[in-house]
Amino acid sequence: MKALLFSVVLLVAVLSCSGQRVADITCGVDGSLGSDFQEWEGEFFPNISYIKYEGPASHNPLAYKYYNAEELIFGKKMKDWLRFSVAFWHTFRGDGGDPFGSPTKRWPWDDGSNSLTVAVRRMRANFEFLKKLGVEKWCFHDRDIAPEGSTLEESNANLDYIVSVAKKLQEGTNIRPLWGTAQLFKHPRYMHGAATSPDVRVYAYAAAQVKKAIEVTKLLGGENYVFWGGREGYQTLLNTDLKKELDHMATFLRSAAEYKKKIGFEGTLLLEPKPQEPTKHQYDWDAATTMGFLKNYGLSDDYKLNLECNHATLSGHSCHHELETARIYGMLGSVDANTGDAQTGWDTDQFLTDVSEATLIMLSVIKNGGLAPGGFNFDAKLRRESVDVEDLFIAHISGMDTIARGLRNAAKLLEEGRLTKLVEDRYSSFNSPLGKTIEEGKVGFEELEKISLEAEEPPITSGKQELAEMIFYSYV
Ligand code: XUL
Ligand code: CO
Repeated sequence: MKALLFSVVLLVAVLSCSGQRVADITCGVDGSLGSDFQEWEGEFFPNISYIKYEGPASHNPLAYKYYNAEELIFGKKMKDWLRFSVAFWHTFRGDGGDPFGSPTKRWPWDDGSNSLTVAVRRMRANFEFLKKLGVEKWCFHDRDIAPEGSTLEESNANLDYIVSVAKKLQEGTNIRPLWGTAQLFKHPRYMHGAATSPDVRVYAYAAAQVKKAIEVTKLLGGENYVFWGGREGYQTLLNTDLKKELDHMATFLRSAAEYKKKIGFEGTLLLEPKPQEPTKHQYDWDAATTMGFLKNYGLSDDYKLNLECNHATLSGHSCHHELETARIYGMLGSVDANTGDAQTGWDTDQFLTDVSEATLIMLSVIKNGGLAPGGFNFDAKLRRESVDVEDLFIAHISGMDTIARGLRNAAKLLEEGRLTKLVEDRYSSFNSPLGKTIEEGKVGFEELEKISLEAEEPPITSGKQELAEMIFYSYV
């Protein structure tokens, strides 16, 4: 009888580690992985070797032409300027499905199910992918890496298990998450919002999910934690208490900052602005709105921004504008590197291939002294029609080379100083005694009226926009 009971317990333990569900919460948390860990034999990308730098003359699609990780630019390695990261959700969960069509991608190791066995394979594939690309960072949502269970407890157990797999895989490597986050937008419970839901039970559930996601990000040595409020917004103000929702969002973020300190997580907390999609109006509309919100609620010291280029264009700004707006206030934390399509009005999450945009982005990043502990996360996906495994590599290589090219251009542009001088010259009148007293706030409207009454009409001077453009494009 005893032996039978033991076998049943063992069977349950094995099933829960290697099968479709984890009922046993102890599975994996102590670092002991189930037998399924090695269940997929051999490499995930057997036909792709380690990607190397071959220089601009190379025609090899599986080589870097501009990204040379160890090369120094302004005394810092390219890899330390750029701190590239792979987004798990697009690379390993993106299936090519869209509102009009079924999935088009089925990677060899993926059966499209939400089983733990496949979740382990995806995580192992992620680490092989990172190593082959020579990228040391990755980003995840809790629910992309581990399946949601039928209870919160089961979801947490699934997450613990997959995180223990990731922890094992990162041993002996420098690979760590750039950031982790909680997916608070897919499940129907969040359809009215998470922190801004009118239902207090949903607020509480979201808090529990974020608590756990911060804990696992810390456990994996993640350097940041991101909040993108997918459902934090409204569809109509007619049914919405705007003040209550913003107050609740601030309370939620304050609790997250308190919990982070309580558990000694040293990563930076980041908010990711986006103006709309999926809600008609997202509360974190753009960098300026988000910084205003943080300041209003006294949260500016606890948060920085994670800026996404495609989100910038959706809000009617350039990515450069968003980066500069955050940078000048010391709030530039990290970048979701992607781009939209000029003729498409939604978040297409494409890999950035526009070298002039990359050069503008890198001007901000260099002026910021880099992004660390942030980085460039490729929140970008293959087109629906790109279905080969090698396309995953080509897309990342192309995105990395584009940003590396931007870094080289921007460094040269700043080093030679022609554009810097043009800008300085435009403001040079503020170097006069009058300009200095104005900038120091030592002169008021009455004195300025007196000075202007006595002075000649200010001269009409050129803004030199065409010259600025000529200079800029000579570096691209
Ligand atoms: C959605 C988006 C998210 C966040 C993380 O547009 O950008 O993937 O980056 O939740
Ligand atoms: Co993003």
